[in-house]
Amino acid sequence: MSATLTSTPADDGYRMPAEWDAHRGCFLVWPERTDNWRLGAKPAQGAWRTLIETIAEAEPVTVLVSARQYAVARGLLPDHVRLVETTTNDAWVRDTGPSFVVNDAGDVRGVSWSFNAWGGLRGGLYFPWDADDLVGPKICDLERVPVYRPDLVLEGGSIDIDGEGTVLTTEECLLNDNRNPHLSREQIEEQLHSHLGTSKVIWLPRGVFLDETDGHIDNFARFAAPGVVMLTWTDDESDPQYERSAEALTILERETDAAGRPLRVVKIHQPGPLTFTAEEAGGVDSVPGSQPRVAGERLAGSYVNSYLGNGIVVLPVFDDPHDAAAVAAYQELFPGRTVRTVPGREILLGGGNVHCITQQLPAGH
Ligand code: KQY
Repeated sequence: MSATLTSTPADDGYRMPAEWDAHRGCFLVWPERTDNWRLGAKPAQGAWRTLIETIAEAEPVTVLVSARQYAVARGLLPDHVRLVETTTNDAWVRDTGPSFVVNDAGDVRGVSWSFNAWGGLRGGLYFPWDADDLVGPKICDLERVPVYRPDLVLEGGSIDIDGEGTVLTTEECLLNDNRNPHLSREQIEEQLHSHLGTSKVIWLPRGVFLDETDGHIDNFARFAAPGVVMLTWTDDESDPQYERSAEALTILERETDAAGRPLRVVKIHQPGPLTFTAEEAGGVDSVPGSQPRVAGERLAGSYVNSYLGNGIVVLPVFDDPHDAAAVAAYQELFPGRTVRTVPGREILLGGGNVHCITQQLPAGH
């Protein structure tokens, strides 16, 4: 078993690298719960397969999969994708997996936050979540890296890092009283800095409208490079997203990062607005305690919910008129990478997208 560390990464000389740094691999969890993924999770599994095949062209991929689904996943996924039988509650490894940190010698360690399914018994999205709370330590065991287990409820999708001292997040999520009600903003900042090796937090008030994670930053605003932030946008002032994006833009335009640089903000127009069809909502099993899905309900669609792999960037597309502009923006933002697209709608129906279902392992030494 990996050693559980009682110090902090910052004390030990570790920091979280940016996602655009080199990776040793990528983790995903195979989707199967039928109260979140419609039609017995078959359409979602097709979307996972496409994404996994795309990422596996760039870096080694490991998929955690239940005993019940092992043979199914093995039959669908390429042989060079490693499968590891693991018990989980759902498939959101960005949030349940460890945030990896590195030191100057290239040693890698994991930070496994506490997980309460995005709000526990006060607005959380499912119960129980105990298996998901163990995904972080299990991945660290698998990789034989020591693990920190801070007493902080936090999901990986609620923070974004420039690798140079800055962390971007939302008040809607990190200050929500269904995460760490006993901690002040300053105490949460201290925890972030000591576990991520950062020195400045940029707080945005809210994330994407009706995002069931309570406004995860990875669906809303993310660093594309030091000093460059991509922001989910809409030009439609009557859309409830407009106020959220406009208030974030005002803050980002007057902020500087940890290195004192002003930020360049690149607006990426949201798809849609997208909503559940009756067929999609009706395909999800209705189970007490899980999220009801209703025809016409707004989906938290966004193009910034993407994955930066070795030499590639993978973004979701939605067969939407805004797809082309999003791809063009990514080509301008990531000139050294191949821009790849995957169908994002099935993942979005479950409540997130490409970034939420992936977790990178940094290359280290
Ligand atoms: O987007 C995410 N990071 C997680 C979404 C969870 C949705 C559960 N239905």
